[in-house]
Amino acid sequence: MGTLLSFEETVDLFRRHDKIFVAAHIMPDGDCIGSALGLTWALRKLGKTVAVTCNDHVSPTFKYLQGFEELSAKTPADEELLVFMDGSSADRFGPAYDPAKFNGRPALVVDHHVTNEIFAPLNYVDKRAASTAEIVYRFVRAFGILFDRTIAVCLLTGIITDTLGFRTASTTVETLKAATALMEAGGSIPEIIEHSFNQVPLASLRLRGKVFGEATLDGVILWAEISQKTLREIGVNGNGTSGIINQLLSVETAKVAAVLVEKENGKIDLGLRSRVGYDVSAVAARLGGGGHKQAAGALLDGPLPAARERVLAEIKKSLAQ
Ligand SMILES: [Mn+2]
Repeated sequence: MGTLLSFEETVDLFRRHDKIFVAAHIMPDGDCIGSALGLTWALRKLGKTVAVTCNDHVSPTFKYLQGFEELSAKTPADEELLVFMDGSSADRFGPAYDPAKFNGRPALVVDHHVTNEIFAPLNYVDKRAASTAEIVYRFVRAFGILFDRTIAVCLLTGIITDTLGFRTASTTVETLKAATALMEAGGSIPEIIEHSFNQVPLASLRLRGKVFGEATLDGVILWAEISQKTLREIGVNGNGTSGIINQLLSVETAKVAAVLVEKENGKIDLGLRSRVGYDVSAVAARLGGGGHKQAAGALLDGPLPAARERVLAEIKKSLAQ
């Protein structure tokens, strides 16, 4: 277990180092990409040299973010401070997170997941923040620099995607205040919503049709699964499946939604969502994953039917408590 830093200590850590490595997590979402790039641009404004990376494929959805083309797979080189964004466990960063190569350099995780394991040597974790981007927004304010449009669009993307457009239970007055300031700095909520939620390929719509048609309501659990066969037939890669789970939970009698997606390597990518009053983070943690009370996930062994049985049993056990 690592050290928890205060806000001031974390800001000071950034100030004290000139060459900084910033990593987004694998299976990247708008929050890790937006907060990693937003932090990168803010640090550069402070005169720092920053290398930014994601050790996984980044969806072209995020092409509109300044610095998108810099997000190639990298491991730390001669940087003096290593920063890891929005990940609750070490395996979320691929080869970028390797304690054997820290060589005494400070390594900091910035995160907001309730299941964060405080695994890094240094950690700034605010579990009440609706997104990691909201935390970075506070860092940038403390740096005393002005928000420009580049930083604003990156951070607003993180805030909007993690709150599903200010609709999750994690959204607070602080979230809206940050969003307001970022909009004043040139970010546009409608433009980012258009990029993030309203630009899906037709194949993704076809996939939704099939998944929703086959979704099964088991008590208060609405679950669905997506096989490799289905993905191939419809012509969607793994990226076309995000968003499906949130729509499942819009069904009035559903309290918990689960989507199981079979990956090319046979592993099962589990997504969980729940209404307020039902906590899926513990379910995900027991299955080896993590996340938030209302949104969590895990990577399971296949095949699909066995994974589904495990997941439903864990959810039912948790509902019975
Ligand atoms: Mn996040």
